[in-house]
Amino acid sequence: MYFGKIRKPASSRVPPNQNVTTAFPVLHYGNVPHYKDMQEWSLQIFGEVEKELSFSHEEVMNLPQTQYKNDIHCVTGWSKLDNVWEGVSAAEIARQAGVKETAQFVILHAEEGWTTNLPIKDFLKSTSLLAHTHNGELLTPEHGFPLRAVIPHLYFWKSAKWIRGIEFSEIDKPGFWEKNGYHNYGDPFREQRFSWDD
Ligand SMILES: Nc1nc2c(c(=O)[nH]1)N[C@H]1C(S)=C(S)[C@@H](COP(=O)(O)O)O[C@H]1N2
Ligand SMILES: [Mo]
Repeated sequence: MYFGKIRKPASSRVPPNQNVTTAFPVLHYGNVPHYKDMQEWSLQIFGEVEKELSFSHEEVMNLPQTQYKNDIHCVTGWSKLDNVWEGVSAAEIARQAGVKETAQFVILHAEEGWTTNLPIKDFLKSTSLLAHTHNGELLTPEHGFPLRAVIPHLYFWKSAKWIRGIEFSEIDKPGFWEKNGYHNYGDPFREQRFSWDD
């Protein structure tokens, strides 16, 4: 029997071999953090920047806010269309820290040491966001409260939940899934699921 790679062709909007769902599945490795007091939380911006920054929860919520709608695509095969996210644009954070020309990659650090990596160009895209709200509701703990990355043009594992640090780096540093067999870049329209995909 032949199991070809293409089982379900892409449309202009849904990448190949993805199924659209209206549910919002919860997917992660490790534990969901619960904060008693938001003083326990901070967001650190560090690495190849002019000025390392540390934001409290209140400071993040007071940064300039943006809102936009996008589609998300999980490597396990579900896509969810028309998500409305609110938060702070990734480029605004980078601007405030003053990213050096030496920065080529961004490493997103989440709770429990979980990380994911992406080229700086992808992080700085106008669609890359640090979100606190999804479809008008504050993120639930399972979906990343108080703040998660949303990098909609890459598979959703790049969208770190419970983000605590943004590192600008000269060198690439494969993260949790990237070290465990997933593709280093993860373009859903090119079906870059696993390390051996082109
Ligand atoms: N910190 C952290 N972020 C994470 C993950 C994780 O394991 N830890 N899993 C990723 C994966 S594989 C997916 S598909 C999405 C799922 O987000 P959701 O649970 O809000 O649907 O979160 C991503 N962000
Ligand atoms: Mo995923």
